[in-house]
Amino acid sequence: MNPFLAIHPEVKEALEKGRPVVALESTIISHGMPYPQNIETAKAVEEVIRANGAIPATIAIFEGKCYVGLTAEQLAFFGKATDVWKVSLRDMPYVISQKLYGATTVAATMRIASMAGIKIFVTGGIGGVHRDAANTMDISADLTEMAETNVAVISAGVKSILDIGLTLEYLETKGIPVVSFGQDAFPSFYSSTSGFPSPLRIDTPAEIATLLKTKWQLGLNGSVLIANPVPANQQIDAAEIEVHILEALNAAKNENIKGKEVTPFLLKYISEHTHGESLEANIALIKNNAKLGAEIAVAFA
Ligand code: PSU
Ligand code: MN
Repeated sequence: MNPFLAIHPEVKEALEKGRPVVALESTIISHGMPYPQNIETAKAVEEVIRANGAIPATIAIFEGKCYVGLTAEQLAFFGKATDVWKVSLRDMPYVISQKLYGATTVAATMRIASMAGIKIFVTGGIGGVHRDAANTMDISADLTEMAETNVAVISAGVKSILDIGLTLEYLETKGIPVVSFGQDAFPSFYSSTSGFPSPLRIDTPAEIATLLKTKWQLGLNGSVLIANPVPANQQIDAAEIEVHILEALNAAKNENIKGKEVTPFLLKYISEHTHGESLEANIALIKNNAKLGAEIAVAFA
């Protein structure tokens, strides 16, 4: 038994019996959405996963232990806490050895899910190659982790705070298949399109599960990015969001925001400046991803 892991009994039993389990991240709760919508959404997402036949396992670090599957109290703690670490891969050894509290990003959540034996992970949007990365070299560790770890990621594509074209190039370089669900276009989080075609398209959860099995049976390590378009009636016009993104990027530059603070800063700025609209779309698309993730997990199991 891995001494750093604390697997919830329900999750442990499901894994032992080969039943479908879906991992969920916690940075989205602590740094990606405001309170109390963050806790409400985290709970609703777990319910959607259950309703579609899988067991949810939200992942976070408490006093240096990696919890896989949280209690309602633990989830509530992360929704309200203002001083938890945002933990990506490079932060893991520090936060764990110092016995601190940490909300895990896509990269750290994937790694802990993999340690626990979970293969399917649902989130809202992944980190990627930032705009102006040619100068800043700001490329999320989510992408390098996806090149290594055998956990599939279901997201609503890539948020256009990033350079979507460069992110797709990076995914190609790292050998990470990018599959859009049910459409030819690659989605951009708030919008079902991005101006980029999807490298691959698959129309059923069963075929996605087969693709995952095939990849890993071939010995091709790493993730598959499954891009699930936001429901049509919840989309936000890309041009409308772009105005706020440009403002957010400008504010980040003026305030000299760097490193791990960049993504949370941009997310918070956009959420605050679009009022309820972006948050509503955000909640809708995560639930939509949870449904697809559970269906893929069921097919995979
Ligand atoms: N993008 C979003 N919503 C998010 C994140 C990214 O649209 O909540 C969070 C995820 O936890 C992701 C992390 O793993 O930000 C990426 O941070 P960075 O760019 O610092 O690697
Ligand atoms: Mn970064």
